[in-house]
Amino acid sequence: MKACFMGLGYIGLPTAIIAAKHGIEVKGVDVNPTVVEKTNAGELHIVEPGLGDLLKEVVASGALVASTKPEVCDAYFMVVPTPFKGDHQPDTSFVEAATRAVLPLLKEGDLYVIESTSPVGTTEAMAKIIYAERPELEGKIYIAYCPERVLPGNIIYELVNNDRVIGGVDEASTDKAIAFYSQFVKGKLHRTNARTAEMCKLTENSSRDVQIAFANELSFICDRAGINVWELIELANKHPRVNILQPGCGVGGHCIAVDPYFITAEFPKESKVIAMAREINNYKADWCAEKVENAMLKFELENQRKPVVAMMGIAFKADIDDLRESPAKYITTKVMQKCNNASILVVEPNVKEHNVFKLTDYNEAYETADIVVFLTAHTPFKSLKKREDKIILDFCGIFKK
Ligand code: SAJ
Repeated sequence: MKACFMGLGYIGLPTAIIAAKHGIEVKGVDVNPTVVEKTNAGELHIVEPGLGDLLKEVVASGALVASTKPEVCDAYFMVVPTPFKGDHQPDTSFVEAATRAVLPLLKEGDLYVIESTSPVGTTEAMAKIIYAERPELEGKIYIAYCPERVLPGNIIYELVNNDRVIGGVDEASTDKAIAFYSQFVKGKLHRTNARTAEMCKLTENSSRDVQIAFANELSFICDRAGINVWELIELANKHPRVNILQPGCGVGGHCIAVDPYFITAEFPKESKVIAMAREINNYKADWCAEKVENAMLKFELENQRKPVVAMMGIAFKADIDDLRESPAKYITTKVMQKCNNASILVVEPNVKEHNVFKLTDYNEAYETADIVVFLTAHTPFKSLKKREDKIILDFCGIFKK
């Protein structure tokens, strides 16, 4: 069995490595030559605990070979980004480009799978493109959609142990895809059709977005009402059927803040709650920035000098080094622009150096600052002692009580 993974990013590379580790001959393809070079040298170009050693192993044994071009295999996996363009319209051009790249290589009996998060109907649309170019293959290849569910930081475990949803364009395609994934997935493989599988991925991330929006809305209400939102949520969650998530400084990353738009773009009339959740979570970051600016103005008026402000944690979520689409980074940039870069200390304990921000050690920043803004709930921050001589804006619940 020879499998080709189109896209060696945060999901494609780990999946290719795990497949190679389970006896599949893997061709990893990426348009970026640096990614290909690094992969073939056994060097990881993404950050993921434990994955580096596995990569070295599968490259050394020859089970994984990377290239900028696909070659003839038995199964092809599209694991490329699906960003949005313009007014939050999904952009499936990378999926289409990857599909067109493997199209000439397809032969009878092959499996073609899309893993990329995609708007409903994408798998069927790609099947159409394939059959328009290769009509002789109609009904002779297997086409399915199988989204990933892994959490960065825990990918190796979750790739193997999470349940997965697999939807073919017909029953035979679902069977074929299930047979492939059962070679390395220990979690249950749930069968459905391609459209349901596509919508399932969008639903999972939209559901989380909506739940976080509820928590963020509570944080606005509690701020006005003089109630500690963290205590409130903890108490409400003591109810056996209530499970509210945590408010934060916004929702970041490449999944939860993006995928709901794939639903709202296509079903604008029906997706009211999903659209509103996106608005609330986006607004939360601006609300936080305004709170910081107001606190700075108040300090200046009361003390006749500009405050020193510590912005604590600029990653998109706790305990990771990933700054992509980070609301904390957005807030920090906004505050810095407003105050002409003066006296702002930027803290990110998971990153050594940054080309835009000069980073300060978190203990030093906490000690020096007049105003301390907690943006991301990194574990080391939780060992800091709450100080009465500091103005603390805690947007992520470091000092919950
Ligand atoms: N966040 C909150 N409050 C919470 C939980 C999260 O404000 O209570 C924020 C985080 O700080 C972050 C954002 O939400 O800014 C997203 O973080 P996350 O941990 O919820 O999710 P991701 O983006 O790292 O990964 C998600 C996961 N999806 C779900 O949990 C439904 C993961 O399983 C998916 O594989 C991934 O998206 C993906 O690739 O789609």
